[in-house]
This record gives sequence, C-alpha cells and structure tokens, in this order.
Amino acid sequence: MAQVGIVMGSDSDMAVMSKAADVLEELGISYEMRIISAHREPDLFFEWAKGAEDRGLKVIIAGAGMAAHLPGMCAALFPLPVIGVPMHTTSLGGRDSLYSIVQMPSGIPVATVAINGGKNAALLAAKILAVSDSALLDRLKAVSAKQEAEVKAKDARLQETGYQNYTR
Ligand code: RP5
Repeated sequence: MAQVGIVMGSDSDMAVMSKAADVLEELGISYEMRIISAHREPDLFFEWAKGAEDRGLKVIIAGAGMAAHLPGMCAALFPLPVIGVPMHTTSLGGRDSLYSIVQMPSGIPVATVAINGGKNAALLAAKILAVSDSALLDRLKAVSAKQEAEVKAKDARLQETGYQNYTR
C-alpha cells in the first residue's frame, strides 16, 4: 500500500516531480504517482483526492504551476499533510505558482517548498513519516550524513587546489 501520493497537474511538471520520486525510491518509501489536472479533469481529481485516505496515503506531494490550485484542493479534500511544489513558469518565473500555493486561507494548510523544490518535498514527506518510523529516521540520518561528507570533500578539494583550479 502506498504511503505517499505524488500528484502533478501536467506531464510538464515531471522533471521536478521525478526528483521527489527519486528521493522516495532512495529511502524505500512506497508511493503512487499520478498526473491529474484539477482544472482539466475536476471529477477525476475529486475522486482521487477523496479516496486517498482510504487507499492508505499518509502524505500528499502536489506539484502545479501557474494558477496552481491542485495542492490547495488536495488539502481541502485530504485530512493528512499536503506538501505543495510550485513550478517555475516562463511568464512569471514561478511566482504565480508560489503565491497560488503558499497563500492558503486560514484553516487549510499546505506546506509549501521552494519553486521547483521536488527533492525537499519528498524529504519533508519522509520526515513526517519518520515521526512514527524509527528505521526510516535512521535512513534519513544517513542521507544527511552523506550530504555532510560530500560538502566536506568539496571543501577539502578547494583547500588543495585553490579556487582558481576548482571545477564543479
Ligand atoms: C498546471 O498548468 C500544471 O501543473 C502545469 O505546471 C501548468 C501548465 O500545464 P501544461 O499546459 O504544460 O499542461 O496545471
């Protein structure tokens, strides 16, 4: 049974939302991933979001761009945490998506990550699940330790080569 629902409004969101799926794969968290547009297929969207709790989902990660109502509508219909991922857009640089997702009315929260923040959305979902899953918490700590080691290795290389010869 999937624990996390990843939903996006269009396949144009896939490059960002696949980063969320990558993290869940790495952490061994089960998920379902759907392309469902709240605007273009409202009936299907309602069915999916209203059935999410009964299907066993504990967290939804919802990505959308422009007039990005998908995460907020997930939060209106699903009683557990919803994490919104605002997509970068060409006309307004993603501010349209960000404001649409982050400015929820009082009483209906959506935890909003950065524009194109698919990876952080999945890490946040994992941390929510880790509140009651100590094995997952250990895996998350290992990811943090790996990240720390990577930055240390970069600094060590900088000290060795000097910034003029440092290449990313
Ligand atoms: C939103 O509209 C989607 O989440 C997407 O970010 C944006 C544009 O969709 P497409 O026109 O690329 O399908 O619903």
